[in-house]
Amino acid sequence: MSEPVRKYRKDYTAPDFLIDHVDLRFHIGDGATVVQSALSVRRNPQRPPASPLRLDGEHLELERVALDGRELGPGEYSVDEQGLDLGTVPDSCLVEIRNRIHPESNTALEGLYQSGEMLCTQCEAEGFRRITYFLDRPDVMTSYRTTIEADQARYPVLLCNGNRVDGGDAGEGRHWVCWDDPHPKPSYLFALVAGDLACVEDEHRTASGRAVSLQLYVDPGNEHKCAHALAALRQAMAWDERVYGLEYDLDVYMIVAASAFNMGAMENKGLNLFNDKYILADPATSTDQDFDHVRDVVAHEYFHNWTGNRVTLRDWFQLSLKESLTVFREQSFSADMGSPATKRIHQARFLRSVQFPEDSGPMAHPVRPESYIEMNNFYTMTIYQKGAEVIRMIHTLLGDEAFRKGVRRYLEKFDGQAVTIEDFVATLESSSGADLGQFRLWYSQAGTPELTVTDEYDETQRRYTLHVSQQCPPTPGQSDKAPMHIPLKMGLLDAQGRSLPLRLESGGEQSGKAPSTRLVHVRRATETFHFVDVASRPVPSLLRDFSAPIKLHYPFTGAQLRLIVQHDEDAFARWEASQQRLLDALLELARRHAEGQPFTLDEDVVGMVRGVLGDRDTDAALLAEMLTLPGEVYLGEQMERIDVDAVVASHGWLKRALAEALFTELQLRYESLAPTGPYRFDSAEVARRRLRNVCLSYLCAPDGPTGVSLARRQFEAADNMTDTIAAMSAVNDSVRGERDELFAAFYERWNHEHLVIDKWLALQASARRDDTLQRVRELMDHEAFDLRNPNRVRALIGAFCAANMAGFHRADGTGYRFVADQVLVLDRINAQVAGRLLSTLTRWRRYAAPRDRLMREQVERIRDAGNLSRDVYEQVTQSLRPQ
Ligand code: B3K
Ligand code: ZN
Repeated sequence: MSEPVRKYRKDYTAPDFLIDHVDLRFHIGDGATVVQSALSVRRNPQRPPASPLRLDGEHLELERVALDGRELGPGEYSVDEQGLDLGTVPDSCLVEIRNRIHPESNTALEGLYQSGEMLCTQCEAEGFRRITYFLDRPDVMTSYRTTIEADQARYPVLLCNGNRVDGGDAGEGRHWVCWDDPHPKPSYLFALVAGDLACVEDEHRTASGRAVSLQLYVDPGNEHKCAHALAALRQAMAWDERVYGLEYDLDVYMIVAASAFNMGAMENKGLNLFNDKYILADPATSTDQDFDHVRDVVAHEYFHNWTGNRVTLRDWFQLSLKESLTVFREQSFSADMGSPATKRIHQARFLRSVQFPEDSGPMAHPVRPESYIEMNNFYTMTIYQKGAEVIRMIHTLLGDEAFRKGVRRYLEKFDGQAVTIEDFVATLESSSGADLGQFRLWYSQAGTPELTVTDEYDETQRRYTLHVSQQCPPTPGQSDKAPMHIPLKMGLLDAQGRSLPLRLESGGEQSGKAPSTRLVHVRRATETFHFVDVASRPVPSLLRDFSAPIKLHYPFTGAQLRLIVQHDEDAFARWEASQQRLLDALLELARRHAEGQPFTLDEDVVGMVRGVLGDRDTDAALLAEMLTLPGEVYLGEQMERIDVDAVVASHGWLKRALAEALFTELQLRYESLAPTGPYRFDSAEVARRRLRNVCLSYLCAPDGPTGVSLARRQFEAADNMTDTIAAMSAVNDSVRGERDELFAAFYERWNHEHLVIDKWLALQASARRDDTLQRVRELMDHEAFDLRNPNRVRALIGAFCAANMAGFHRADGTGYRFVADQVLVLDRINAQVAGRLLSTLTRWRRYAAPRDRLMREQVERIRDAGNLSRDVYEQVTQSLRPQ
């Protein structure tokens, strides 16, 4: 392997050549596929005239090259590990290539590969070069015509992007199909599928009256699990028409579910490919959360048809341009489908537990990165989730109408082009008149900004003052940060919890009714906001609706937080206050742990939780979120150096102590939420199940006989996977024999359903038990496990790393060693999957001694093993670089 090269955003140059059209032919054989391509190449008039033609290509067996109809001899071109050089070619020419690939042995799952019995593709970011030689970069947009020929019996279904234009018998039991995609697209959106698949069909009629055929292809036997995804697709199509005025632009929209897939799904033009986990949904095998994920991911990929496909990326540094806007659109859609406050809470929790650690670790990067070695390492929480928060802030600053108008303007202006984040921001700016100058720092500065707020109240002048200061910690390569433009939504509550009208002293808009929520703009390093006509000392309600992806510090008292929990008009703020109160309690316990003092339960916290449990007026979904303890990762994030023992001990102890103190209340609420009919997936029922299951998880925390028997009863009575999994999860840490009986019964019942078995694997890997690592090792040899399938790996090893702080961070370091072993093995099989497992290990600097050393040793061991993929190489070198 040649030394990995780092690519820089500043080095971007337009392509020397363009490919206007490609004619592709796939001859799918036994053990090999022959790919023939005819590229209509044209010199880019905007580039220097003398440049030679070089095409990207990796892992290809080249058989033939011809230029304008003449086959080239060996001396007329050259091939290396990364591409094909054709030297000087005419300004306009036809390049014909024939090469051979081996999808059956492609375990990287990039390019053309085998998933189960079918063949399918994954090209984003740079997988097309594993199919044939091409200008594999997003700013080369080409129209495709593709002919696929294969064995009729083995591969009766042959799919590609666009519209099916022809097909027929090819003799000797083979058949062929020809597809034409009229929309020029970058190679990363190419897709092909060959398999024996069942098709479930539906139809969508667009606002303008066109009929679009919706086709969902799944393994035969899974047809009954397609209705939810198809309904989601219809909802998403109608939503995009209604909200953004965007219609689908082909006659057929196809989705194929694959069981071996590196990530969630892929938005290939007209032919999405999905990890089957995000398509198949049915109450018996899927949880409420699965139902939500399916709907969101189906919508996400559909929304890419405009934000990503019609308007695409100039280069991979712009990835967030399509991802952040599409995630934001997905989030808006999802909120419109019900429970917006709960959705927002989930987003905040997710950002804090996954993106914040990334932003304070060695791989921290801005939403628009400046450089990378392996692009696949940059499909990150920062690009997606923080990026979506940045879009949300633009939405907040512009207002809904101006935002949507700006997005429409952007899509009209750049339709069919490959553009940059700057093109997007500038268009929103010019179409709305807003000034996003300083705001652009959100794209270039990494790290999570922190706001520190203090206040004072002047009784005689009835004036309330907020002092806000901001700072952003250094991140690799960025030691000094400039102040950012942070939109802060806030309110003020009086002593009874009533919202106060907000009149800013400098507001200039004193007439009319003052609002009870307002947006203040934090732009400078320190800002002061004066509010007038404030009758009594208020309690500030800050960062309502999580208006910016930041950390906020204000010295709240327990009583102030309880007031917000009980009364705030903003549901998010109520949840936030409950979490802050619980977090304060956890941090106090962690401090005691570090100092060797005994734990005591704070009655104020018990009172708050009791109040939430007894609240019959608030939406059950919100109550469930308020009762859920802040995660261990988030707790650890608050510490200068993460003290794993203190985090694990205080988290476990508080949950047990609350359960013991409120056992009767928990039991009552649990009983009152029992189901009254068969499973239904709707907001009210999802909320009921969620609250009931949170109660169950508390009731089982002390690991006593009552909790276990409740869990067993629920397990036996459940008519749906949500309640089944909740029962197992509630007793997952238990050392009682009943727990193992439930797990055995579950396996017995579901062993033929691989997605269900993933849940079984993940639960065992996240159990807080001394024998968990041992169990994980055993499960690696279990018949249900397969190291070549990313879903299995994520379920078992991924869950062990990400959802089991106690197990992964075992004090003897064996958790780290185990994961490093797996990374090294997996790196030979599937580098992307190996890379994904690394993230916690590479953040060794954040952990207190001796874990930092134990973790670093394993990172060094991986580095020293040598011959690493770019994915793993980039992460370990970045992790070990002095910071
Ligand atoms: N665009 C794809 C992700 C591709 C990941 C490549 N390593 C899915 C999505 O964001 O919609
Ligand atoms: Zn996406």
